[in-house]
Amino acid sequence: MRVAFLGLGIMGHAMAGNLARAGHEVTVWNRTPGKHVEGARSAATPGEAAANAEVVWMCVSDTAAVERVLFGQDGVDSVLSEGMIIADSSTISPVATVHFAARVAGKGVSYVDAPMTGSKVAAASGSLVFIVGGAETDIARLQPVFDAMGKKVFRMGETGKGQATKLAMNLQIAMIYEGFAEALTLATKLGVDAGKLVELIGATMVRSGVVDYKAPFVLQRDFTPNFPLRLMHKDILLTLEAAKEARVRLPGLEIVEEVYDLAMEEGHQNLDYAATLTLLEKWAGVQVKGEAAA
Ligand code: NA7
Repeated sequence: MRVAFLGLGIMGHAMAGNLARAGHEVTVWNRTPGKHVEGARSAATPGEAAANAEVVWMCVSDTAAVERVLFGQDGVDSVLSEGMIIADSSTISPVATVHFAARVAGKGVSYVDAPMTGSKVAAASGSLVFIVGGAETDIARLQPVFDAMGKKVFRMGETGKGQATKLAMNLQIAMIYEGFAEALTLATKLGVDAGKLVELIGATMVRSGVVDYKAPFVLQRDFTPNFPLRLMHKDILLTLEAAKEARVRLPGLEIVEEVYDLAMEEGHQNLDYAATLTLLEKWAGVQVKGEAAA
């Protein structure tokens, strides 16, 4: 398919590369010039990238960035034509998603929200899981594009439901990880080896995909960003905002947000969100170490 891919960050660069390798005709654009993708043409503006595309795929930071790419100067809006599909893999506000979809619907353009789960490792290996909202017919048309970048597509309902579900998923990731980090900190302070605790977790019902994935990085104190702390913080804020609008109370997540806020103040925004552990360590006066770190 002819795909315009907008946003070549940690996730987008890998996804666009997989699209080009799978034989799609890809044109890429990135706000900061100088980023290219092998096998893809580069465009100077989002509008230039999207001209003549069948699909416009976005993967940018936040709601404001999506709005700018779509409706800003030289944006996609000026070149939209009937039958095009806009797909958005950024994690943004579900309410804004529905508004954006309504704005382009008048031009006969469909809108599919397709945030994903799986961090940069899954993006690189083409094994992302897409959490999708949109019409079934549009999602079926996008199947070859999904196939090139991911291993599974879950349709959660109409446009906006992908983003709503993604927030519910990241709420769990943030809180499961925070539970793990607090347990590691306490156990270390009480003299328990972190590596042994991780081994025990793996053999019990406390085990989780989040802990399986994060434990090796944490034990090696490798906080290079798979999923940057600033983006998880953004998702937590989006989730709290969506909860407020829906009159749902999330007291646990409110506290976790405070930890992220302080971690941002400490300058950890570009580390992995696993680095929230370092705050707990600082408060406890310990450093988590495991034998697996050797
Ligand atoms: P990154 O690596 O932080 O990349 C963010 C991308 O978004 C990058 O290409 C940015 O361009 C672009 N961006 C940021 N702000 C804007 C604005 N205002 N206009 C246009 N483009 C912008 O994030 P990831 O790839 O890890 O994640 C992307 C999304 O997927 C995010 O929503 C996650 O939560 C999930 P830059 O290179 O900085 O010019």
